[in-house]
Amino acid sequence: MMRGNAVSHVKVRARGLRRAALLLALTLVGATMATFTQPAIAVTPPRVGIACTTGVGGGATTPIFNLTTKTGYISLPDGNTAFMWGYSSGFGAFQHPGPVLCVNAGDTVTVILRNTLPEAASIVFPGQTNVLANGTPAQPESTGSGAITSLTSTAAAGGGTVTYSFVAANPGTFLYESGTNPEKQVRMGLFGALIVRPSAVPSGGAAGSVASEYANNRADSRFNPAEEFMVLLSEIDPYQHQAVENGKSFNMNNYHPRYWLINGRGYPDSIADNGASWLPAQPYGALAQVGEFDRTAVPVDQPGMARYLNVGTEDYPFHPHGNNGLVVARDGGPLEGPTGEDLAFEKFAINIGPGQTWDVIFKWYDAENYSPSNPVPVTVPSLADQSIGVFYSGSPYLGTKEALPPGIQSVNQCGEYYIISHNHALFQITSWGTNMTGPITYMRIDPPTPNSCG
Ligand SMILES: [Cu+2]
Repeated sequence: MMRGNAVSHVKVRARGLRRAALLLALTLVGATMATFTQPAIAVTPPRVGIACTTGVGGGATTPIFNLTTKTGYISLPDGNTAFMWGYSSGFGAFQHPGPVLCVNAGDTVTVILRNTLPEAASIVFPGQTNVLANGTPAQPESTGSGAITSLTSTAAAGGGTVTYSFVAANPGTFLYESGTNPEKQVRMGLFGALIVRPSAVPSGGAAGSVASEYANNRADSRFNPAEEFMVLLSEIDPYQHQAVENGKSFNMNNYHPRYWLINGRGYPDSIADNGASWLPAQPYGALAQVGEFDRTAVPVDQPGMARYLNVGTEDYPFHPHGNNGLVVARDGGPLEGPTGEDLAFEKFAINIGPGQTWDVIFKWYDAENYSPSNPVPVTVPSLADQSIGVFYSGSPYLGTKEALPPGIQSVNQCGEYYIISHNHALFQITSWGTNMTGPITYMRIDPPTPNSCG
């Protein structure tokens, strides 16, 4: 069973959040504020959550994706930029990370890779079997003397192409990434997420539900598709990227990441909308916006879902504050025993290993039903003793806004909560030493509808 967490705990953490938010507001660029005032450019809706790229051409069960390797730059929270390699969609502009490829289980997926880089490149699809390249089984490549040069068939440098195809047999969350010189090419940014949804409602699934509401082929993997999020975690060693940009070699013995990113962005950019105009090459936001889970709803309410992926070289212990999650799948496979028994388990910090994916169902509700008429059993400090961040509503109660002291500017809309979620390896939430940036985002909890959040 999943349980909500006592608001008192959340509130204690929220004070730290408020302090952090204030510090950030004071010390960082105005991006945090701009998040809420600057419109998103027209890319794939929705504003938050997973922005899928779906296949073009082909039939309903034979999607075709065109990916082009390109070079470009991304913005980092310390004001730096990094030279990157990436997969872009069709003839689209450079983007980081690559498009989120969304297909259904059983689809025959075709990915046509066109390579504009100065060296051969490729794509491997971990978790997929019987991958074909140009119609024959994808194979490692080697030099004449036998040394492996690529884990899979490549597209030649300077405009070569290769066509991969495979049947996406199992629903779940997967990475796709370069199989060629991966310690260089994956680190440079040749990676993305592949989401495979069930093709049908699982046996035992709820009447009236649809296949895309399930994480996998288990009836107990149901979630609310309006609350589905991607947490794609990665890292950058700026010296490696500088060397590649200048055509120089880089000694991997000196590899040392200095930046860590969530969906290709560092905080505070991470909480900006999908397609935020000031991040033209980094289209994917990481704000997890959910409604309070309604324990009495008829028909029953459904939880949210986070798809975690780690494409880096180290464990990333991701930590949504004040909230357990239910781990329902790992590496694209449901957690179940040999006879189908449920092996899902609750976890507080989600410790994703390199190359792993974790599917985690979560919900938030006020277990104690605190409100102004059922106040928290602690003395709320006077305003003079609080530090107040830009997201605070003025009240500890969800859906309640109260007056803030003169001089405090708040972007809180309707008494919603913001709870920090971050990589708990604290040395990884920096940007080359700029503290409290990197893989940090918020879970935003909106009060029950109707509310004034719009
Ligand atoms: Cu924490």
